[in-house]
Amino acid sequence: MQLEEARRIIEGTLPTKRYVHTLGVVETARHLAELYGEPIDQVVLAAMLHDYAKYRDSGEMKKIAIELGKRELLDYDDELLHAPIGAELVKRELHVADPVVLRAIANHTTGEPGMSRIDQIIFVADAIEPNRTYPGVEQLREVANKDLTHAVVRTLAHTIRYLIGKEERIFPLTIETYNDFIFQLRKGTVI
Ligand code: DGI
Ligand code: FE
Ligand code: FE
Repeated sequence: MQLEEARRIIEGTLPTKRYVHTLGVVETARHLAELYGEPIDQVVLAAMLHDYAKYRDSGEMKKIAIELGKRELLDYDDELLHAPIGAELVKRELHVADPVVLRAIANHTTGEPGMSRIDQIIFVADAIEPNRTYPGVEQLREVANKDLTHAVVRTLAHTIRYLIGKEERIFPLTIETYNDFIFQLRKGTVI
């Protein structure tokens, strides 16, 4: 699928605020892909489609989660569904078949241990796109321009702190990803 076709679908699917967020993720992801030498076409398509299922009925998405053998998702916040089930819906409804694009959509909320540089770009771009305004976002933007792996760790730390602040359950994959990326970060330094 071409970016322009995806853009039209997303414009017609998401409310204005979420569409504007999506365009911010696309431009931020494009910048990071250029900076880190990752394939632009796959990155911008994944960015454009990453929140495709954000406002889908959670009951419908839970059924698909069960079909896919992802029952563990049902024990956590419904917000988690839109990433992995969104990837499945993008495949089924928009006929996007590229596993690189689908994976980046699937893990954009929790991350995933060992996730690719493309996945990392979508994950970080989602957190730092220009419409994000939370405290610390400016510093995270600077880190993202210097060290993508470090930006992944910072983003996960921010999410985990936010969830602890709300006394929410933390999905194990989020913690597993945090541990994996801390390990990767340490490997790059002499301890
Ligand atoms: O879809 P966006 O708003 O652009 O961003 P996102 O896909 O990162 O989703 C953020 C939401 O997901 C936010 O409400 C917090 C929630 N979330 C992220 N990680 C976890 C989580 N919720 C739970 N329960 N556990 C997690 O590990
Ligand atoms: Fe999302
Ligand atoms: Fe998003």
